[in-house]
Amino acid sequence: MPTKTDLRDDIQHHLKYSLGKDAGHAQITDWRLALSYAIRDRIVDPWFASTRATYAQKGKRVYYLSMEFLIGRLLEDAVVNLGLMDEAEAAFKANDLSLDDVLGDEPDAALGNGGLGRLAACFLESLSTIGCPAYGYGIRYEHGLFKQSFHEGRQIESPEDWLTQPHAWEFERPEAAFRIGFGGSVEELGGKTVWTPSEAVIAEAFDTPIIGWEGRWANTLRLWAAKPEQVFDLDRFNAGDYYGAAEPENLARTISRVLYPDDTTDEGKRLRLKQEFFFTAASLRDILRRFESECDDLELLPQKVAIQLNDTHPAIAGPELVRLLADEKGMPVEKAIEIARGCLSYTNHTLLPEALERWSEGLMRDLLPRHMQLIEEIDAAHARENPSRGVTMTDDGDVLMGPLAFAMAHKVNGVSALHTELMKETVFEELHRLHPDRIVNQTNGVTPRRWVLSANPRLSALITEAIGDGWVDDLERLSKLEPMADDKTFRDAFAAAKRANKADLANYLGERGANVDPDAMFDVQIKRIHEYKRQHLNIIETIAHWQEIKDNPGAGWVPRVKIFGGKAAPGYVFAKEIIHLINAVAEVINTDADTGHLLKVAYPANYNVTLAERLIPAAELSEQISTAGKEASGTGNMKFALNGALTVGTLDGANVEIRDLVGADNFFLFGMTADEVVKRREVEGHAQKAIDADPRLKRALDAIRSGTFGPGFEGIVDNVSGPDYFLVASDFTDFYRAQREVEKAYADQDAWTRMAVLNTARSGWFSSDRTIRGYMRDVWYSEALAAE
Ligand code: GL7
Repeated sequence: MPTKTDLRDDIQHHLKYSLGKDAGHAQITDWRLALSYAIRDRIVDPWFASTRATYAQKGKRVYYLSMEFLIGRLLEDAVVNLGLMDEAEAAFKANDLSLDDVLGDEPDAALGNGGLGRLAACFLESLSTIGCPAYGYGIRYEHGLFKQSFHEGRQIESPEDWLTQPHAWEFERPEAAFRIGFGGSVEELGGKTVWTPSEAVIAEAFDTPIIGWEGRWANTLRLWAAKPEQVFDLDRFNAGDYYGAAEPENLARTISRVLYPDDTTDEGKRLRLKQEFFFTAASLRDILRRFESECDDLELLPQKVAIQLNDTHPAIAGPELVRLLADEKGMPVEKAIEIARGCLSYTNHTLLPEALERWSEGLMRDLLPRHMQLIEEIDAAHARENPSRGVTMTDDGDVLMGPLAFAMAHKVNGVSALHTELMKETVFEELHRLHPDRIVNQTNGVTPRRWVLSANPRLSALITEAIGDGWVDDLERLSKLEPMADDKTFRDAFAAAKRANKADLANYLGERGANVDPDAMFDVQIKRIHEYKRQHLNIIETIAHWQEIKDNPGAGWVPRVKIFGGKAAPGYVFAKEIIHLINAVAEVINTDADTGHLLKVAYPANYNVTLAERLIPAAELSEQISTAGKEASGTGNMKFALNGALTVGTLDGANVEIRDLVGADNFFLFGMTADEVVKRREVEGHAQKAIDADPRLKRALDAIRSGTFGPGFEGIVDNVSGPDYFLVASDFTDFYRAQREVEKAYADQDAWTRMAVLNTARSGWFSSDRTIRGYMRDVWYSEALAAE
């Protein structure tokens, strides 16, 4: 068994025999790959054992279909979950290398945009930790989310290239390949409906094992790469048409080339629909193949197969599964719909209207002619069974993927309590009335292995010392820390861990040109840049605060570092203006000799999972300031609370549940509720009224308009003082007040630490293990197994 061998020997072995290097010439990447292979060897046995156990116990399998898996780095996760951190550290010390440098060499697998993709990654890890037999299915994008840099304060995008180095974790499976067709025609032939596509690509599988805590179980992340049916057109090549000869390959590969860099808007692109069908169809084929290798009664499919649709991106799974069952396996369509529904369930992740996918019927018919017919049949069958007004799967010439996913799912879930209620009242009001038991809530969670144990070793050591290490896979045990909030020695140790994390971050920022004082309050807003997330509210408040400090620098202000991180979708002009404004404000404030020791703004570029792992452990204040009703859940908010940051936030998404659990006294609430937001929008001139009532807001906006931070920001000021759909102006005054409350609280450091300890102690419920158990119980009806 490889697990018995010495890790150091195995690293040397792989360095020599897998990488062909001797220690004297090895670069850091060689060492990192050697470690990765040595660790991967240790995952293979538990991985096989898990697969064997699933077959032997005839367990139900969960299939998580997601366009995005924002997994970040994998090596550290695996080392931590196998309990090999100390051994790995020692192995590298012997070669005068630091494990941190080796781990830090791994590129982020950025196969996702934001929270939705990161949630999928946390779920994979929890599924393995729990021992729930599961597969993640997605796309092996050649280029993940773009890299961000700043030029004169503006976002510059460049392609991400995580696959330029060998990817040590995956196993290519050329034998696991399916032909995926597009276009063409549908005919009735001998009583059978036959779809003959006009073009096709091959979906080829790449498997990555995902190991759970303590290596007890490992599941598979299977990502599909698109390959041409015919690699090369030799005739065209021989005729001298070299570019033309490579065309089939280029066309096919385009499908898995790039991740759409937009996390909320429907791209409306033919290629996007192709990507969605490509990975969904390949996954369903694979699922059916596996099922049929064990069972020949397709009616039993719902007992063995649970397919979770992560948002509507894989919603074409409904019609495609019906097509496979009906056209290819000969089941009557109505029966096929029933069986498919028994397998499928759908998670809604947003209520933003622009993010609810719709595809023109023309495009759908052109690309997937049989599916368009089946969508009409599903729609008609639903209407027959549920006579009502208004529920259709098409509208104004478009196919509506939300209602389609709803109709084809036996359960539909929202991702926080508030979001689930709003779903029932808004987007799915009529469908909910027809199917009152279908919508359930599963509040999001995050994996404590990555977001506490590996990201924050100082805090983890302290927790383990205080309550033992059982919290790592039973996070609600953190509640045992609660009494320690009143223990001065524990508080001091907690504060010291935070202070050391802040010093690390200050060094990191300093190396990138931002000098910050580690004794200042670290106030962090990291997430995609979006109007509804209101980074502009945060920066406008920063300006107002700066102006107040400048008026009276000696008034005993609490020093603060405002830290921002996040990318804007390349086509989202307003979000890019917000980025530019933050950087422009930073430039002015950071060089102001009157206030420099009291207020700094830092915006490290290229926010990603790895940067989040650095920022969150050092944060003291977590900014969760979206317009109420707009953030479905948020998951960053949970990571901060677990790591002992206090939240300043609105009653939105999971903030509501965080506040309920940590206690209103340990949370800085501000702003309108979701109901008040709706009413406020009806007040004529709401923004101008708010500005007239608050001279601080007016002064901050005037400073932006008059060019204090340079030209070009009129768009933001005009928006905030005009339509202001996201109610920045109307929430400003209360936000400003809450920020002063924050400072008052921070001035008493010991009392602040007490609140921070309570945030950690009371946030154990936000483990993704709890979320996954909820899905297993309420949605998948599946059970955990133990590996042999
Ligand atoms: C999101 C939500 O915006 C976010 O609030 C939620 O935490 C996340 C995971 O459920 O899903 N929905 C969405 O489309 N994206 C999200 O991050 C991109």
